[in-house]
Amino acid sequence: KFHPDKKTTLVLAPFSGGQGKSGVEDGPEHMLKAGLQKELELLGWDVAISEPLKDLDLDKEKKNAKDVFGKCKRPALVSDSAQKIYKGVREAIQNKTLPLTIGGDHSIGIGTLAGSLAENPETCVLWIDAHADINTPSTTDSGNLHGCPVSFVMGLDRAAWPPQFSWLDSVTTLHPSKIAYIGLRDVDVGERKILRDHGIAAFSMYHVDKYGIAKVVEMALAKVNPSGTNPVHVSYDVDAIDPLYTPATGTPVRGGLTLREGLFIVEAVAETGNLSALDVVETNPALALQDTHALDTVSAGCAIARCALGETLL
Ligand code: NNH
Ligand code: MN
Ligand code: MN
Ligand code: MN
Repeated sequence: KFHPDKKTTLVLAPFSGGQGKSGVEDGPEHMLKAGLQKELELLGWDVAISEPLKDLDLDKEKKNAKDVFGKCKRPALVSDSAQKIYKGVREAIQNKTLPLTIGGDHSIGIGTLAGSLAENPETCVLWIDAHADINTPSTTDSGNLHGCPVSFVMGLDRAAWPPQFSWLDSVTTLHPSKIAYIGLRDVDVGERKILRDHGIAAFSMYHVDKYGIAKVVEMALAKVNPSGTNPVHVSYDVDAIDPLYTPATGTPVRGGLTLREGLFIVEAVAETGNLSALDVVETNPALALQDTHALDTVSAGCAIARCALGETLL
């Protein structure tokens, strides 16, 4: 429905400033080397490439010790990069293409969701993750901004924001009724309260076991997109899937989705025809203890992208 002419833009987001481990910035390069562009072309998609962070000297910027605000680490770097990605995603949508953003850590979700919301305020979100990523600058323990993107896009705790994020004020905020989580199993205490206080639809692994993945996706979509007519942005952290399948990621949590459950989610969204944007984030090949760990994680990331773009809808 939303992309009948099958055009996508791969928005490359080689970024690691939202957390402390290096290597996650190499995710995009590994997915491209694994043949992602060709795979999508074989599915009939016209693929453009966008590199909004091309001029960023990440190694240099990460060393700037002054870039801290309260507990938040590297707010200037994260904000600046997110804004660049925001512009890249907006441009991809303006070009009538589906933005497929490859991370990089999940702080880039600030940019991708803001880009979707700026172009279409009706956008709703499925956040697929072991974590809720809804800490605010007040609730975060780690100070890592990849644990905070959802709260920024919702405009929560605005008074506590590092000043660099003020560009977000011009963008439509995400209403709490327009996001649903799937795969949660490691949610911080402060995040639990935020989820509860705002009545946010949160399907944890318990719900996946209880209802089965098909029913969970159906309930999640019914909650965020009751009319079935709005664009759906899927922000997919590969750590939602069990580390048996995606071990090369910064914060693996056991007891996750099987690879098939993980792919089913995007297949079901693809089937609705409402997919408007996809992020695939947190692949960190440097954390692999053996070659198969990196290969498995990268290939799962590519499979998420292919399935979201219709590979298995024969
Ligand atoms: N909740 C923790 C934090 O805020 C961990 C976040 N890590 C993630 N999120 N990988 O998806 O730091
Ligand atoms: Mn590197
Ligand atoms: Mn995440
Ligand atoms: Mn996560």
